[in-house]
Amino acid sequence: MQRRTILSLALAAAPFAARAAGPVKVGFLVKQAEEPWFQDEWRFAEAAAKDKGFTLVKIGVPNGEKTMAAIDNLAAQKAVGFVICAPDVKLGVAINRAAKRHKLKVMSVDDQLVDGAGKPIADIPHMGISGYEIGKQVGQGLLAEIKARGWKLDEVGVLRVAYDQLPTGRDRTMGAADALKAGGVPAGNVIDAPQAKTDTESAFNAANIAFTKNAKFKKWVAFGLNDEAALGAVRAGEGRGIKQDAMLAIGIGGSQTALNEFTKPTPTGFFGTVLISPKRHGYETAAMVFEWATQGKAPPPVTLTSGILMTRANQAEIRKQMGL
Ligand code: FCA
Repeated sequence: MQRRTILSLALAAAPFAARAAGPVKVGFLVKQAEEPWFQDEWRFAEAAAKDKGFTLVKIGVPNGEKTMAAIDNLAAQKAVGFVICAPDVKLGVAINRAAKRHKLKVMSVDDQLVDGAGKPIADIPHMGISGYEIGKQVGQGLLAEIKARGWKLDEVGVLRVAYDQLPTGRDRTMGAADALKAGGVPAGNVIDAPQAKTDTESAFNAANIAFTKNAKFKKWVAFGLNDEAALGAVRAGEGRGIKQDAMLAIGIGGSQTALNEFTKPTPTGFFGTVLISPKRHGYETAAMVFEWATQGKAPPPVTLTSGILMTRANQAEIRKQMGL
């Protein structure tokens, strides 16, 4: 009799226990959900979720308030951790504190979180690009094409669309400017155009001001921290009569923003992009957080990924090479 009671109790409890355990949830929080790069990251994170058997919770976090609310939301859903590209890297301490309070594993992607003194937070694992090196690839790509076109180095204006409050943004554009200077472009030709946000519109506005102030340059090269920044400069140039034959821009990313330019019937000033890997950044980070939370396997403290120059001419081949 007693055995039967225990058995029926166990049977009654079983469905509940299964539900309570449920699928493991991992969050993926990004600062600009509308940007193709982040759409790609999410797509590859979804692939990791499918392969490893967890549920991905995608949340756009355009500001600090939404970021903190998203972390609370993940905790309420009993997620085990999250990957984040924060809207402001200085939110690092608050994000770390919230994650610890809720016992959530946290890893950053793309933009490394910093403390109050601007130092990277060592106990938050990070995957990002090697910003300065990739910036150098941008600069070297521009130099090669300047030469191919027979432009004189001292006659070329260099537009650095700048977002220096983000360390990786600064590293990338400084790398590009340094490579151009090392190749013989006079330092005085480098014009900074600070953008208020990291989207095309802000870059367009920043570039317009710089072009107005520096009308003496008839030929330009342009770059910024991402494809949107380079594209904003190209569009601003077009509006002022600086067309494809006088403008050379190389972005960073290689997502749809760049591909749309490459598929236009006639080439624009958007010459190329350094293709980086949304597959690694999306798939691997999501998988790492899942394995950390469920198997205790902590991700490496810092993983830096590389890129490869992609142009209109070689895009199909290069994308295949990167597994995209
Ligand atoms: C930063 C930029 C994004 C993308 C990413 C890899 O977050 O804002 O556009 O380049 O790094």
